[in-house]
Amino acid sequence: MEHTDVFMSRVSDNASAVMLEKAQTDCVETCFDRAGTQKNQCGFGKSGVCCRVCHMGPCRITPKAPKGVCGATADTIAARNFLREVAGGTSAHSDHGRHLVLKLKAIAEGRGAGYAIKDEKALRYNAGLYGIETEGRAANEIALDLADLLLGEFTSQEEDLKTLHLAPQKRQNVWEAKGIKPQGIDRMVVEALHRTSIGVDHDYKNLLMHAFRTSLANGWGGSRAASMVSDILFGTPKPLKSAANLGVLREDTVNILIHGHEPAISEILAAAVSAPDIKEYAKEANAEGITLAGICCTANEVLMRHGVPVAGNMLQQELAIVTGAVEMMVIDVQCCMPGVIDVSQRYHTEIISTADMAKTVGAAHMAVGGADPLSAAKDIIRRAVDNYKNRDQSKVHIPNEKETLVAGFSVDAIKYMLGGRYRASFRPLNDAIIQNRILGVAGIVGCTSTKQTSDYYINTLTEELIKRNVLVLQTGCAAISSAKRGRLTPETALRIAGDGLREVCETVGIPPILHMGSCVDNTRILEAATEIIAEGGLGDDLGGLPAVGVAPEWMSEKAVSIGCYFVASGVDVILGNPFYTSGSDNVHHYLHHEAANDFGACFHYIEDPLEAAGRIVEILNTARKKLGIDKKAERKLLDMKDRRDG
Ligand code: SF4
Ligand code: MSK
Repeated sequence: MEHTDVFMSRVSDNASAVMLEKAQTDCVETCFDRAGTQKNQCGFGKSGVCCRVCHMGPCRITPKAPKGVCGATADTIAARNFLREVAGGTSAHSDHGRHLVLKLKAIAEGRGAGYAIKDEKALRYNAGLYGIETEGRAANEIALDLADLLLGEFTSQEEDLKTLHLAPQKRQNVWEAKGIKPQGIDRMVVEALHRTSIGVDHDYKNLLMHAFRTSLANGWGGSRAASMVSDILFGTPKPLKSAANLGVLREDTVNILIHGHEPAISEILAAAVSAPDIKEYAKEANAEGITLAGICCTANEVLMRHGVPVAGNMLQQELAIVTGAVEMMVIDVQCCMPGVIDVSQRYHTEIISTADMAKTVGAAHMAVGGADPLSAAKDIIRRAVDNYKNRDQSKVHIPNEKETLVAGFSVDAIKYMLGGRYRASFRPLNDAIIQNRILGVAGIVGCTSTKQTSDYYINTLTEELIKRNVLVLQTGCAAISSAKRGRLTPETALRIAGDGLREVCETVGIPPILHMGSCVDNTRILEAATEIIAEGGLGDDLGGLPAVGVAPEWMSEKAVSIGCYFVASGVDVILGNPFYTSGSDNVHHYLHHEAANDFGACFHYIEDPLEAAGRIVEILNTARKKLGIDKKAERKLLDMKDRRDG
């Protein structure tokens, strides 16, 4: 039998390696095995020059066949494929946002069915951002106005998105000048599909401009609405402690995994699991309680607000089942592999799908909607408890690995940490950047992929950057990679951080790596950047900030859309995996070079994390120089304790 070391070439953490070895022993196939059977991937697909938008094709571009049947070139085809990816990613995140906005509207109209507004302060604050009158009005009235306004962001036909005005004015001017201010999110996606159908838009730059426009409808539209309304409905995250990795599962409890993206279902499950009748039900089944743990971004949602532990990220979804100790995996939307069904059938695990738009053959479907979602959630949990007796102890092996973490850094929470209750502000962070104690900020986000050793790039880069005094903001599966590595423990991370960053973090009381939420919450990073601009001293545009975005192990269309809205917002983006555009020199060149002329930022594909760290430092230093803050100023750091004490 292969030794665990062999598996360490696929994953970075011991728990995953041990589970891969167990999967092999148990004759269970996982995504890592299937990645092997899919090794010879289509070169046309990978270079972006396969077109199947009409049935005269599929057409594939080669030196001998440089045009499709209709005459489309590699440029047209690669740009069309790229735009379709952006449209797919925008749809996923924005539809997530739409579901939440519809829930807000239902609550406001008294149709909340078990859901309520949990954070009225966030409601009033966000409504105020859109000029909605809040003074002397009831929460439901405000919520209805906000919900209607946000629904208008999806349906607006001619008016630009209202959310765009939350960006610095100078950036809005760039979008105006380039003609990429998006109208309604739905319109942008429909137009993307129209433009990319046969015989419509053939100009690669025009297609790419619509890709950036569509991505802005995501980052400054649908995703922003999703984070905003999640906070209103379920509470704005605050720092809290929890744990990550497969060791959070327990041998003596019923183990339920929640997996996917949308928080509405997991929030109710999190509430149901601690209900006295459910606890009693578990006791009657001879279990020492119920362990609820998360996978992927559903994990991040309930971690950020309730401290629910994280079992793992994207590539651990099957490995969690391989422990043999999972009674149930509850899935909703996005990143839930159909492969979990086959794995579950080798053990006793039940897979329950909960979203009507996301069913999987082999999963039982139990929607958590209707008039009484709490009862529906309890039914699901009771079913998991009933399954506890079917656990085969001879198949159970839960790895010991679990690491403590601190998460919950919403923009509000960061502001409070920085400035205290009465003077919550980004001033101390701006000062630290200006004084060169902090070199700059890197948002390290996105998925993990079977194309790389899982978590390796993310963790290597993160550690290298904090060593070099770069404050790291994380979301999505990348944050879970750091958590599993024990790097979301402030103490551990501070031991690694460079002197300047450590000094600031210790004085202010923040860790050098801030977990800001799920992948839809990447907008929180832009929101933080906007706050930094508004605070003053670091220019007047997102484009000028010493800040970068990094998607080290990205794999989903959502990441393509996120990358585009970061670049269009003026933030350079480092990719650890390449786009499928190499078959068109023009498209590739535009995205990786020329975009900088239009937006002040572009994409950089860098395969090696240490090389990426070097390039990031260069980008940050260039920005610092332009801002005139490249020399170390000897100013005393403000006493943050005094600020916090007010
Ligand atoms: Fe081929 Fe043109 Fe049809 Fe694409 S649109 S499949 S390039 S004929
Ligand atoms: S879950 S989109 S693998 S971050 Fe958001 Fe993780 Fe990427 Fe899915």
